Amino acid sequence: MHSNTFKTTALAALAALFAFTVAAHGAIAAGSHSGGHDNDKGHGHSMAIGEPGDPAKADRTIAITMSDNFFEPEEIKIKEGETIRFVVSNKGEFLHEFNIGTAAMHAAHQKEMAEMMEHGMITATGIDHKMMKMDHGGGKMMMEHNDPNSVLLEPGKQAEVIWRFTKEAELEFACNVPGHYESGMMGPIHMQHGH
Ligand SMILES: [Cu+2]
Repeated sequence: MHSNTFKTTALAALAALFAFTVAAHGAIAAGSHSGGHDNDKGHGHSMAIGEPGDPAKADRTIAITMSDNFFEPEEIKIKEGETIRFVVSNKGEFLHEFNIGTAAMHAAHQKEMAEMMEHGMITATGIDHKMMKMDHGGGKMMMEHNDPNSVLLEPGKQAEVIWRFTKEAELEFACNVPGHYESGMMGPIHMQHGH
């Protein structure tokens, strides 16, 4: 990593987002380095949130509607080991995110998104794709908010998240656009033992 070269807050946010992306892949322990108190820099402790799913192996589809500011349905029930194809639609007038993670991951991501908004990468209603695509680190920092466990959608947009819930964990789906989680845009993922 070249973290010492990232001086500005904006770049720190990008670096944190990158760390988050890698964490979502299970390659390193999760932990925002943007200065929060919720950092759990557990060395080698991988997040048990699951893994990107194979679309061809999806057990079923769950439609998720996002609006201002709530999800429909309000909770999700899945079985341990299931691969779910989430078809996510933003039917509201604001930017919304569907993100699968632990409460701590969402809290960390909210800080990152607040910084992204502060620096114009996102607005209340949209994404500045030019800002998001800025390359600040030799090709490694291409930021498009395309973590496999989440999708960020402008009004009217639809996208899929294919996720495999590998083992039981305390998970939530949430929108981390500033202010939305606090206003209730989150819900529990209830997981049943698969055996
Ligand atoms: Cu939202």
